[in-house]
Amino acid sequence: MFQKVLIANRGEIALRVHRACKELGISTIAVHSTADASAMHVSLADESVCIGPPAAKDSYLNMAAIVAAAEITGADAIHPGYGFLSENARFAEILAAHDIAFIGPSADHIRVMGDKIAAKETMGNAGIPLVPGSEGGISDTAEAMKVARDIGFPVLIKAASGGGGRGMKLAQGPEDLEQAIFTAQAEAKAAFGDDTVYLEKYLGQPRHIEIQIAADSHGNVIQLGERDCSLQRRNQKVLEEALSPALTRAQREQIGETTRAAIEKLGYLGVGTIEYLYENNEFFFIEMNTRLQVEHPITEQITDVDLVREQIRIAAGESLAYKQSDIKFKGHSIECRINAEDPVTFTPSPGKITNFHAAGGPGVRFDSAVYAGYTIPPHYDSMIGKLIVFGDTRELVLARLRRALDETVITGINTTIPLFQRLIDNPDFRNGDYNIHWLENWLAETSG
Ligand code: MV4
Repeated sequence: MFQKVLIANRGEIALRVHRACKELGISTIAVHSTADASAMHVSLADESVCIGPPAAKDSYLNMAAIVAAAEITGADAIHPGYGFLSENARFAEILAAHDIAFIGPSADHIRVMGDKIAAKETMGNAGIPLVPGSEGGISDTAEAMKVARDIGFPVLIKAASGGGGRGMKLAQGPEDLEQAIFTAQAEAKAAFGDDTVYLEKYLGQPRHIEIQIAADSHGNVIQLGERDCSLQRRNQKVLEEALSPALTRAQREQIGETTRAAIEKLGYLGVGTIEYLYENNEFFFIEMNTRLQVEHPITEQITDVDLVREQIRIAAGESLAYKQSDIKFKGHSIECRINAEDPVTFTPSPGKITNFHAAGGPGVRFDSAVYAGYTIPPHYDSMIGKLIVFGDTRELVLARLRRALDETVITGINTTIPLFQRLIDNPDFRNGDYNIHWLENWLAETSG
């Protein structure tokens, strides 16, 4: 097992990784920007290194500074958290060259899944169901038109280097196709320096359902069920739940085993998430995330598996502590992402937290790195905490969520807590009757 792990991140995920390290007897090194000198992840770690000025590109994305910090402190491994360098194949390669373990998958798997066309081809070959569309990139309009007519309009044009919803263009009918391809190519070139685009059938009302997997270096692969992440705004998840209220046990077992078998075939290492769109009782792969995700705690709550602990153990060459038959889903869990934002306009609200009290009690977990007197810097993501609630039934979880939201105190800044207090009374939400467009429609209807 590693003796020293450098945590190349900030905020609640840096704390989450620190906690897993401590429980494994590992000593931790925090890195921080000058803006984060008084951040909780720095005070909690055994050692800390300042790696640069506030801008992420000069600090948390500064590979040379982070590798130097690892060398100086004698770290055996680096945990990248999520975001920042967590899906950077070059970073994984640089660490390998410095004999520092990357707590994550191989650089090759990161690279394949970063190219959305290669990801589809790889996953299709491994037996995962794909969204119907072009085989590979599309270069000429005539060829694209043939594919589009074959699968039927509407179709989406997506950037191969995109992902997370950036650089998609919709063509409702044949008359839109040429323009959609042209615009998508231009935007992809400007955003990613790569104008490769591909075509997919457009699914109108899907849910976003993702499956958590973990794979060790001894050929063992487990799947830990799904998370329903359909409640989102502008490609940012707002609330996630596990398991999905939309699936039957048989559907869950089937997509779970299909996913597990495919990951085994790939020879993947580490934790990962396979994202599907789910519509009319069918699953369609869209992307694979090769990192630990923000919403991993809801899976932890319903499976009793510590995903970060397993992730570190896997990177250290140990075997998964669980076989598939050990994984039993128990109860329900919901996570609310609490952002330092206006709950109606979503304008960021950095500044000083004057009073703070985390909710607690039965079935409540609050993952955060803020405290009373802490000043949220304006340079980073606005997510300041995750309220994670669990219980035997979804109904109990909704009741707990309401009382936990009412119990939470965060003063001095705006937060999205009132949004969740409003959402929890909505009958569609209470019934689990929603898709990827539902939240934005509800916000548009109710914010005027
Ligand atoms: C789609 C789609 C409909 N049809 N692909 C957006 C994020 C990116 N990861 C994939 N996205 C979508 N791909 C087909 N063929 C609709 C979306 C989409 C979406 C997906 C998941 C969660 C939220 C979303 C919001 C808008 C659009």
